[in-house]
Amino acid sequence: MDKIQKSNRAARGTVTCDNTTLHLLKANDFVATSIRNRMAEQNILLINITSSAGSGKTTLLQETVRRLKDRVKLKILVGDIETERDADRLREVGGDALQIVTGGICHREAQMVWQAMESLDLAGVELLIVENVGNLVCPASFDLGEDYRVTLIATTEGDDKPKKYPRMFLTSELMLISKVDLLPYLPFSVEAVTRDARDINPDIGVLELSTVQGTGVEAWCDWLMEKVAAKRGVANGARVV
Ligand SMILES: Nc1nc2c(ncn2[C@@H]2O[C@H](COP(=O)(O)OP(=O)(O)O)[C@@H](O)[C@H]2O)c(=O)[nH]1
Ligand SMILES: [Mg+2]
Repeated sequence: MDKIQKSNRAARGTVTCDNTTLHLLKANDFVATSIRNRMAEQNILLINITSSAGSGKTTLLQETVRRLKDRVKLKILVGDIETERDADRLREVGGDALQIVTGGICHREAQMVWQAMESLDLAGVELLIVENVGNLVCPASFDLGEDYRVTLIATTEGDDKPKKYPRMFLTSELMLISKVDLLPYLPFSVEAVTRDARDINPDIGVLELSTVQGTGVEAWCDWLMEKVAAKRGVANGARVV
């Protein structure tokens, strides 16, 4: 959380932005702080899931809903430029999902999350997951007030993405290497992508995932539940180290 704010600030310092862009990012950070405060008051863990389009975010979230819906009260905010399709897919498996159609905007902004929160009943919710619009560029700059950012990189995308889109990996807590079932058919090196991501962010966690085969899905759910438990601990006055 602090890391995202710091790195966003640092990155803004090195990028040539016009004043409009700077004002936009400043306004976004202001709303993101309000979201973070509200999530802290209500003890809700907020996760922001990012990736290129088609890396497997919704498929993973469908499986997450199937496995966790009886263990934790969770809601999902899905963002796409058009259509309600991802929210429908999540509802089909029993998920409580709200679609935000961004109408041409290539990322989610904190203001969109804030507005969506107004129409969500968050009573008792412990986990709110945002599926961001699919791309590794714009969503990297917009803090949504999340506790953790998680980025998927699919084996079908090529293993050169961390160095090309460093800010996304710098600001992520966890990198999920998705579609590892396709590794035998693709020139993709798990070792190389992990090394490049850790060059940028030495603290980034790495998990190999195949949602279709079930590889890594349990570990992903365990990661989520650990973070939920830590947030519950904070709510109950425990000190998290
Ligand atoms: N081979 C393989 N395909 C997957 C996996 N996860 C998702 N897909 C496929 O990848 C495509 C895009 O998935 P989707 O979840 O819609 O990606 P999103 O755009 O990131 O939400 C779909 O055709 C999925 O069936 C996986 O683990 N392995
Ligand atoms: Mg999707």
